[in-house]
Amino acid sequence: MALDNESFEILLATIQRFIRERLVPAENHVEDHDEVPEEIVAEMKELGLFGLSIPEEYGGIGLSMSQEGRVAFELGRTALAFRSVFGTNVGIGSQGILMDGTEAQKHEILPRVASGELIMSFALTEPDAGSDAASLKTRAELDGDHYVLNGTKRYITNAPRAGAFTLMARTGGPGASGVSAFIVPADTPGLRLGKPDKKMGQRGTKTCDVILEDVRVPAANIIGGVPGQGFKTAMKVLDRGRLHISAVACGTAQRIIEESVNYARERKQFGKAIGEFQLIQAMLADSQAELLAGWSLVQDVTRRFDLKPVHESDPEVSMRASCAKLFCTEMVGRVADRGVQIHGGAGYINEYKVERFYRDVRLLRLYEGTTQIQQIIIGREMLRSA
Ligand code: COS
Repeated sequence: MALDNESFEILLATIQRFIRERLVPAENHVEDHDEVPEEIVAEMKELGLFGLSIPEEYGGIGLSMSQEGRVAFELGRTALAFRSVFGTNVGIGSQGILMDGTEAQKHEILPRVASGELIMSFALTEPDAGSDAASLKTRAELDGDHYVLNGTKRYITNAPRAGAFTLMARTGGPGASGVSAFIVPADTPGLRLGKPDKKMGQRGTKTCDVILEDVRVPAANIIGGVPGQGFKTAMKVLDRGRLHISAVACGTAQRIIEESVNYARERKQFGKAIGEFQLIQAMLADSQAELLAGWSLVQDVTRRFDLKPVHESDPEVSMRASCAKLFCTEMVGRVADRGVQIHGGAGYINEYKVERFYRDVRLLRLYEGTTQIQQIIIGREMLRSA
């Protein structure tokens, strides 16, 4: 699956202009009001951003992973809250259905996801199951042709906006093989949301708990119709998501470098622009070299990802996706730290953009698998395949 090159380049140019002319000027609004303006959300729908990764036969734009990576890079160049509005529709919220869903599920759900009419959110994490996702406790008990769900999901991105969840619950015994992935409409009786989480950064993004008390969901809502496959679905979704996040990290690094270069050219100390000092140049150079290394890695792994069928998992590609997530999210952390350092005291002040990006990118090393989880996936695969 891919968009033809010519159409893709036109789309990319349109998205770049949208970011430059609409999103960057709205960054202060998002920071001050902790929300993305509704008119911008409407424009995102018109541009097709909610359906970037959904095939054309289901109403989306049908980008390949390498094309999606290039779009994600651009989206990383502005406040990350903008991407988050449609990020779960493009990625973790919808891809499980695309990879493992039945044809009926795909036809029913994906066109509404692609148009932005339906916001999908991904509910895996729980109060006692974060990195150890296979230990999740949310129960799904069979009762006739329905399952009854009880449990709590935590830090669920876009839950306050969601019309439905891809939600992992335990239909069987302990461990990964007892987990199933359900499509759970947000308006099902017994499902309620916790209070909004107050976060370190990424103002304008919405996360909260999802609490399930005797939530009845048709058995037909199990993704793919077969219980016990949900953990694998979640892992495949995360492999893809990790590549998307890696590309976002590179885009944000690019923006921080631009902000830092501009500041270094304007700010004068000791009688000249600070950019003329080699100690400042050294910080810029390290950031530039690390960004180019990370972005080359992302482009390589997304290309490899595109060579396999969308629903299949290849341990070698998963390992490389984890390498990209590990390297790029740690890289942007260092770039953001140097960005603040180059700005001096101004880098600690909220009106300068690097202060916000410094806080925003901290999350990238945590969600969709911490750096330490990526290390485990990489190390295990190295030993397994040797
Ligand atoms: N694709 C497909 N299947 C996968 C897979 C992948 N990338 N990774 C694992 N699996 C399969 C395994 O092959 C195994 O199947 P079999 O039992 O048939 O052999 C099953 O899933 C269980 O895998 P494993 O034994 O590796 O599970 P673990 O409990 O050891 O957990 C980690 C593996 C730690 C990698 C996993 O729990 C993880 O990624 N944790 C982080 C969760 C996360 O990212 N959370 C973020 C929340 S969403 S923002």
